[in-house]
Amino acid sequence: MKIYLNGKLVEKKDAKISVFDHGYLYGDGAFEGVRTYKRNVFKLKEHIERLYETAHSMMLRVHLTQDQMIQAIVKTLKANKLSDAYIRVIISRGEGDLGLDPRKCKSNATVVIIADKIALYPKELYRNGMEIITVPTVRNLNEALNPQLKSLNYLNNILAKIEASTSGYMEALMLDSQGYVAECTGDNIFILKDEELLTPPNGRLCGITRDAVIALAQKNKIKAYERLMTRHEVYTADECFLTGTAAEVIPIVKVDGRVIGSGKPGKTTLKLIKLFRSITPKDGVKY
Ligand code: PXG
Repeated sequence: MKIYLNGKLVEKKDAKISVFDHGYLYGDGAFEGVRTYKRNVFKLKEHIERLYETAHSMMLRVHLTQDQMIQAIVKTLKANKLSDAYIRVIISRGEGDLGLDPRKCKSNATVVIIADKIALYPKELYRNGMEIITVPTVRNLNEALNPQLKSLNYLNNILAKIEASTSGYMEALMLDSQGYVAECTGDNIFILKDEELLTPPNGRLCGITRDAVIALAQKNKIKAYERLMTRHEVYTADECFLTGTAAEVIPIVKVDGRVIGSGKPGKTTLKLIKLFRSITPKDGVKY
């Protein structure tokens, strides 16, 4: 496996960074997860734009332009001869001293690109649906660490994931500090009620898969709205599913022990999965 590290493609065993990198010391950095389908990097421009927005917001200077970053990703994919892959792009603050101050990081940001495979959940869950649980850890406050920042600081989500897995579930439903539904640890949530799709506007990352699903729904005359959502609405929904680059679109059939709809993946969910699969090899940057 070849890893892109600061402009060079190196073997996995040689892909090493300094223990003084502030990405390692403090989680000071940004990342993106991107997928490719049949030599098409799905929504690559959108992912790169989001990555650079996170970097801009945290005053992390990236020495590559967005176009150069796209070229670096394509180069990494070609070097690894992958046609269907999961890509992780990581930009960390770089090497500094043992203090928080990012101005002490004199080197350029560290840029790493890994192209590999990922299967977040077992295949049968896409057919039969998954069961999730609400966890006590609430999603970061907008005012403390805005969920739009796709930073290397994922402890909020990891703590939620631990709470779910120690209870025997693969994914956690996270609420915001007001008790409204926010998102899962690495996925956005949708419900369908009376033929209308709903997804939260609060406490969540504005997912690229989420936006793609909303666009597909609207194109196919399914109404889709963003509005505050309670757990009661999730429990009493007709259908439920999660979206994310790693997860893609996965049906949810039980939440906190409550059966959702018929207890099987819903008709609209299955339709949206089919539509989503039809665009993934097309919509993006080919290589
Ligand atoms: N919410 C959060 C908190 C995420 O991290 C999504 C939603 C979905 O966004 P996209 O743009 O991918 O549709 C994400 C992104 C993992 C993993 O291993 C998942 C993400 C990132 C990194 C790792 O589960 N999801």
